[in-house]
Amino acid sequence: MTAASSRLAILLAALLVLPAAVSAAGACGNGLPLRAAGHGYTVAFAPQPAKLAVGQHFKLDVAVCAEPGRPAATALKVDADMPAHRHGMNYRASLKGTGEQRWLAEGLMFHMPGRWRFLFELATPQGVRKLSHEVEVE
Ligand SMILES: [Cu+2]
Repeated sequence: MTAASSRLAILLAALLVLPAAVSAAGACGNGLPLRAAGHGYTVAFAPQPAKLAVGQHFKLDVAVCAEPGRPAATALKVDADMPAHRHGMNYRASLKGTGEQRWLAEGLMFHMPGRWRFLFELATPQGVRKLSHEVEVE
């Protein structure tokens, strides 16, 4: 292989690898502002409406991204609790698939002010993976 052709091979390899790496990290969910990450997965999500308010039902637009080499999640559960108070929500979220690795969770409500924790349970071919993200709700 000549130097020029090996440089070309490296460049092509970089072009092939880059989009997967970007979609797993920064571009996951394409603009969804909140993140829960770990175990090789990123959950990007956005509440609807965007501002969380005590005592108001909201939805979550959720995208799940796997790092390169990890299998795609096959199912998602969304829940929330208040770790300091050891209780969950008074409502159970329902989920519907809205696209490739994309879900809409409906019927969530934070019934009191304080620190809440979003809980995401990903079913993957390698087992269940749990991710969380905490928010302060006033
Ligand atoms: Cu509480």
